[in-house]
Amino acid sequence: MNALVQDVDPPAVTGGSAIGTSLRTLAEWVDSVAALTRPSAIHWCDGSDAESAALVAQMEGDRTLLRLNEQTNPGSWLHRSHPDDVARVEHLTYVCTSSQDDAGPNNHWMSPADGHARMDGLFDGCMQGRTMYVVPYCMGPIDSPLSRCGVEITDSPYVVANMRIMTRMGAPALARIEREGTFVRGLHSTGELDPNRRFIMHFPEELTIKSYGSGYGGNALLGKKCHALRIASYQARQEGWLAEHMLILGIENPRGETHYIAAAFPSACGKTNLAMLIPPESYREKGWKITTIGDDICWMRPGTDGRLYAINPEAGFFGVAPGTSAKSNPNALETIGTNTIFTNVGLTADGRPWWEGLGEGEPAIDWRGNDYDCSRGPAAHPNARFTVAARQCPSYSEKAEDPQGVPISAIVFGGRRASLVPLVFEARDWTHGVLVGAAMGSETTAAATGAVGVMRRDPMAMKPFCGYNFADYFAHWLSFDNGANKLPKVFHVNWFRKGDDGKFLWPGFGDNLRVLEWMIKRVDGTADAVETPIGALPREQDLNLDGVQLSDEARDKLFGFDESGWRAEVDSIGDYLRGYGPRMPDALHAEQQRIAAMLGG
Ligand code: GTP
Ligand code: SPV
Ligand code: MN
Repeated sequence: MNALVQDVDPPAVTGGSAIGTSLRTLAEWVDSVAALTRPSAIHWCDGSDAESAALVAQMEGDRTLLRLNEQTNPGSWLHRSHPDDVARVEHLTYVCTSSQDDAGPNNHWMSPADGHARMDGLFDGCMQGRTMYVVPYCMGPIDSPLSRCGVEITDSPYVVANMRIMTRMGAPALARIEREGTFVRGLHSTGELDPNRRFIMHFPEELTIKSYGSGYGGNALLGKKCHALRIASYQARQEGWLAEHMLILGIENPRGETHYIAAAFPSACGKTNLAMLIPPESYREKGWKITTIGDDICWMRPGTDGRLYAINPEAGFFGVAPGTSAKSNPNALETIGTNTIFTNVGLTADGRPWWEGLGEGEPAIDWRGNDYDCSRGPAAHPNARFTVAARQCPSYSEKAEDPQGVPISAIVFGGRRASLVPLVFEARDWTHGVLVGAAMGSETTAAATGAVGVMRRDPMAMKPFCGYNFADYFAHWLSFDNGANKLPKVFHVNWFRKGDDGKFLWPGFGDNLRVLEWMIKRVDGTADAVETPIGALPREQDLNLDGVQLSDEARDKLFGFDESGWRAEVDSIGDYLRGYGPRMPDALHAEQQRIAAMLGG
């Protein structure tokens, strides 16, 4: 078929409902996108096994997916992306609000008119000769009042396959959308995969996303960061809830009581690992247990009892492969044993997936598909990922499917801080907790393109994901302290403190439970701490450190409080807050000044 014929022929329509939708706004939008992008076929995704099998067969045929060793990795695939398309692109990610101030200094901004013009120029005719997939999805349990739906239109079968794992995708989502009449519109094309023709744009006032030129997770699976964080955070502010970059876990003590904890760490800073934590032997013997609700995104709102109730809007994990081993995260390793899509990992000679830190096997082929040669860099890309259904995780909790969500007892903020920041401290109250979140700093990782290991402020791990002005976001957080709500306690952790030899001082992973135990005992009022200007710190004897070997340097740095170092840090936090101008809430300035005064600054 030549392009001219395609331009005049209406595209063939296939899929579960074949005729599309009874919802006029959705049908009109799909028609208008087809008129712009000019696909040769339109497929409405129903999410069925048959549909998935056909898509996978097609992708195996054109080598979008390579079959892994069927004995060791049943139902699993390798996808190699374009080597220039391996991570989120923060410099090409925009929030297009009518007023630039509403997007804030934390976002790149374009006017909605300019944003649409730029994107529609890229989308013009971009699906010629290709199939356009219409992907209805629900973020959160299909029957939860906290869940929200969207429709992603994409020309990438790889995106469809990933969305089927990461969201509740297909017929039930379409039925909910038709009932509710509202949905987030996401338009995506992989385009030419040219980094110079790549943009991820958000129009929160129109609940619309347009993404062009990348097939990578956070840029292309629009239900995830684009909808569930950027658009949802904007909606959440208007509607009185929170959309956060947080894991959610359940921690059960030997008395059988379960507390739920939500924790915000920046990208590739330990959410998946903490969410799937396996307790140290001595804890397991006593009956401690961790269950997983979510590993990346948390939506929460006050319930009728004033507590915050949280759901995981996702149905799968899009996790970092490197560093995942039987030692560091056995639950993850078991989860990805079958039915997993691996992206940009290496291969062993017998066709098994391989990455740095796996701790077994040898790489034969690198992530680009070349023979492995250690002088040419790692076998797996540092941001290689796995996509897998959450239900396959041994620690996955049925509570993750509860439409009411789970009540949160503690909120934890944390980052990668080689120096200064101790292992754990507790905020005095909610306002102090919001400042602790707002002041978060972390070293950058391979999850986004650009330099790795550079310290930057990443408030509440939302720097790349907040769909509006951070000053308004902090004010929204502060507004939850209204006298009626029973808010969680707020903590800060740092698993990444380094010694003079450059090595991590804290064993991390399973041993992080020792810190979680202290937190829930603080919630229950049964653990001690010492008050300092930065918050309450445990002394060594306040944590269970039985069986943990720590050097004198480690004890000093993990549990100590460096007053002069913090004086400089708190000054720098003051500068950061002032950078937002008059929209920054006075309460945060006042809190920062209170701490500075306590430090004698
Ligand atoms: P995103 O999916 O990008 O949002 O990341 P995430 O926060 O889920 O990060 P993840 O748990 O995948 O961890 C990223 C890296 O940090 C992996 O290489 C882990 O091995 C490492 N890591 C996680 N927890 C710890 C810890 O307690 N200590 C140390 N030293 N490293 C850790
Ligand atoms: C992150 O970068 O925080 C991720 C991966 O969780 S992505 O979905 O690509 O954003
Ligand atoms: Mn993330």
